[in-house]
Amino acid sequence: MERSFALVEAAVSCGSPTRGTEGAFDALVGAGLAAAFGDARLLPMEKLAPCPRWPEGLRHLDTVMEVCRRLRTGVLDALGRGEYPVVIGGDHSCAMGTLAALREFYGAEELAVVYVDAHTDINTEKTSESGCIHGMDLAAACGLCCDALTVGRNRVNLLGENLHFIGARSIDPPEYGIVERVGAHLHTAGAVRERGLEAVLGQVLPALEGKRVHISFDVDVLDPAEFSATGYNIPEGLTLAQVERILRAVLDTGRTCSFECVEYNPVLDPGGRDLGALMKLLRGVADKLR
Ligand SMILES: [Mn+2]
Repeated sequence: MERSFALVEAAVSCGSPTRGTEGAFDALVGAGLAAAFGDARLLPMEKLAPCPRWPEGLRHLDTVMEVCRRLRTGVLDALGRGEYPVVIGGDHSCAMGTLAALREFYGAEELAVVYVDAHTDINTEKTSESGCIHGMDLAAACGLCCDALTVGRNRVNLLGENLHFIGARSIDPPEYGIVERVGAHLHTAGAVRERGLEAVLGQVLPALEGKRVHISFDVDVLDPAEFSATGYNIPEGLTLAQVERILRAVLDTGRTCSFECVEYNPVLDPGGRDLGALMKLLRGVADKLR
């Protein structure tokens, strides 16, 4: 049976310091993303104005959580219909909503995440210096944050041992301790350079056996020389070819249950160079899955 897809919008940018990522869904759909995924069903989201409230130093908390709650509902709806969810952010805070839905549908034991990102996004509200929730989504999913950052039914949506980072290179000092404490697997951009991508994949892929795998792809993992339309341009990133290889290898396990792409900011891409590069990557994902 041919797979059907749902393109789910996560219209949030106020989990990050930069506005504009809430336009990514419209830009990608405008460039033909729904057709690439076999005429995918579209689940657009209202673009909410960022609330002024910053309780406990959590920037724009209410808006971020409202988006995550709506996203959880959308992803659960897709899963319930037997569709494969493709979530388009938005900033990475939306991962809290996606992971809440996946955990409710599949169970935390079953769920593994391959997190392809320049960051580890595992600060708690106590360790974060910026208060930006897009740096806390994994800590929240692992149940390490305050109740205000809980989405859906469960406090713990992801077990740290099932979390695999690839390409990180901007990690806050407290995050190293948290990554170790939860038992997550950290393969930095430096490790990819030193040991080679195939060696890294050789460690990640066997660990996905028997799991339902969610790929969370933050475009800031890419080197700014090839892709810069995102809030943070961090040098010494992965190449487009390397990211393509990672996505292909993980998709080839046949174990993925959902895909998420975040932090593309069309406002920073007036010429559309990066939109073209991203569409090429996402078409590759679609071709693998279809
Ligand atoms: Mn991220």
